[in-house]
Amino acid sequence: MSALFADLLEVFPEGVALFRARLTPADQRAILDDVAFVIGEAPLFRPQMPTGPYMINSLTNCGSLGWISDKRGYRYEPAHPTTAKPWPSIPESVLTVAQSLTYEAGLGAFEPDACLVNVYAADGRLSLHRDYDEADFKWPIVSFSFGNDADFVLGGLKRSGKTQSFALHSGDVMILGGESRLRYHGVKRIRPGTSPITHPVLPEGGRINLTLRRAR
Ligand code: MD3
Ligand code: FE
Repeated sequence: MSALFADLLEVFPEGVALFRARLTPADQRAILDDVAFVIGEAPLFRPQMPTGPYMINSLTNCGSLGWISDKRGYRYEPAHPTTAKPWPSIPESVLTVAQSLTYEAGLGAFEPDACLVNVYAADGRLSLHRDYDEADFKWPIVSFSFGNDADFVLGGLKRSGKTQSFALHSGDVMILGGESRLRYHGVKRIRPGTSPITHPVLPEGGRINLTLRRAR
């Protein structure tokens, strides 16, 4: 490969589509305004893991179902764990982008019923895991990144598989479908001072990730 283009080519496994900088800073701020509304209706919480400790990141959800974790395990629930109110609906601003990019990626229609809002503080991370609580893995997951860069790790179908690391930047949209839907993945660290935008919902030094899913 020519050295000139070596930095531009990113090669990913089948089923991964990464739309770099798909959202302009103005798009990103408009979506974060909607995220602020969601957090107002459904406050951020730190779920307890079945094994005991609390998750390092705080989270909330929108959509008819939301992902939660407590001592009984992980699952999707129709209501917030502390307010008991239904989750607010998925903002049109994210839904339309997720649906058009899924179509653009050749994956057809996407009808998500759940959107997990992950808020990373400056020291936030996410250990290697699979998203395994959804009913039908034929549906992709669509992820949106905002704020500081994340060092993302994409692994194989087994925990011990080979991994690939790359940064996710604010405004990137990534789709995980096909054979990659069940790959292990995680976030190693957040890089402070790399965000191209500021917004009241972005924690100092932190990051927000939205993942749209079809839970049922
Ligand atoms: C690869 N969030 O919420 S998003 C999660 O950046 C989660 O906050 C990460 O993993 C974050 O569960 C990663 C990108 C992502 C989402 C789902 C995947 C990557 C994935 C499913 C399979 C393989
Ligand atoms: Fe995940």
